[in-house]
Amino acid sequence: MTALRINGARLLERHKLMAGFGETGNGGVIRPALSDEETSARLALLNLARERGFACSVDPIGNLFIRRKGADEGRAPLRMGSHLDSQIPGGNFDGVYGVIAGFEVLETLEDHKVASDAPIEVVVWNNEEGARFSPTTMGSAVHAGQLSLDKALGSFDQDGNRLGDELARSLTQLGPLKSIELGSESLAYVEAHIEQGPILEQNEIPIGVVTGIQGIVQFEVRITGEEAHAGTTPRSRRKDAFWAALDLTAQLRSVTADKDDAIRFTVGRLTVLPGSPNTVPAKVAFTIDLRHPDEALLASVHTQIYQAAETLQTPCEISVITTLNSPPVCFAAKVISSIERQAAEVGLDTARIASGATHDAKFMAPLCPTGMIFIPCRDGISHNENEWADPEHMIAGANTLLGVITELTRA
Ligand code: HGY
Ligand code: MN
Ligand code: MN
Ligand code: MN
Repeated sequence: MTALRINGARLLERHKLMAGFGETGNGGVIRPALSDEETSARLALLNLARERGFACSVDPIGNLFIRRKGADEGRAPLRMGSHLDSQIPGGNFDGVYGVIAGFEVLETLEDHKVASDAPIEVVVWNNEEGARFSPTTMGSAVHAGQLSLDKALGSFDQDGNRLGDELARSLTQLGPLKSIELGSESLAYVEAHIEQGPILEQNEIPIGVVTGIQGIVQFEVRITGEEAHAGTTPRSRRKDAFWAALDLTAQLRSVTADKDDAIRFTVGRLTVLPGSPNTVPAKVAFTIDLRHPDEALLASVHTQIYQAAETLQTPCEISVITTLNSPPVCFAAKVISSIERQAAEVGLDTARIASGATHDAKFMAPLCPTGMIFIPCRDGISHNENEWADPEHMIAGANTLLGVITELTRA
């Protein structure tokens, strides 16, 4: 019997289709969670699914589940997936590759009438990027019970739109969807994704077998001072929230400067209010994204951030809120070995690699046997419109995913 392979031309056609939703004209996309652009991408995928007779469901936080039925519909589904939302702007591969690779696996199984005992699903997680609504990996965190549904629905974007309202609006445009409960069980979960780093490309390895994901903590810092006239207020009388933010971030930058450059410390967003050139800033808000593979070190830097905020010499008030606190995870040995075996079946070299980026698979790891398949991306660029992956690698990753899913359904 010839080995089963995906339809590469169809995969690339789907990729082109998705790239049209929110395209910027500079090679990337702007497709924030629950925006019209992402909703159109979700609808396009759901319509393809409906044409194939796959069942389409949604959970209370807006995660989509596209199911190819199994012989025993009472069993927990074997799941693949990723996300369709992008950074602002973002590239054409982060997230979307894993969704279309998973969908292609479903279509290939359907084309070849491959029977499976358990159902097989592709999950489109809501708001993985966290670029519009914080925190990142929101949909999978709520699915896993690591973030409260109410808190997530009650989050706001920078324009004051509430996630719950945006979700309700988006769902009205997606056609008929079955509602399923939060936290439904999975038999296993496998996610295909670009590496978002340079290691695989530098070593000319087409398939990365992901061993785990480093820990991540995200914070929102709010500093409150007092508006004052820029011309008449001496420094000694100012409660200037901007300088407090600069002093605090400068202190944190030195606290997180480690000798092996392994601590990832990012201030990605900073807003200054009232934002007038001649009024002393009264309110500054900024985000912190902190990552490291060692849980204890991450926890100690987490504490140091709070201590620095508490002890900063400033007349302003400072509040620090942890919006995401997710320790490192290791993936399941059985999924890791299946990826290595199946890649070898397809004649592909592999290397084991830890993920610097976070993914929805992070929240699946404690729930069921979980793993990830990486493909290289050019110069390791991601969260950037120049993100790019070789079509050959896209096909190789999807064939490996097909092999792993076929193997795990037999397990
Ligand atoms: O932030 C991340 O690591 C993911 O790409 N959203
Ligand atoms: Mn991603
Ligand atoms: Mn991303
Ligand atoms: Mn004036």
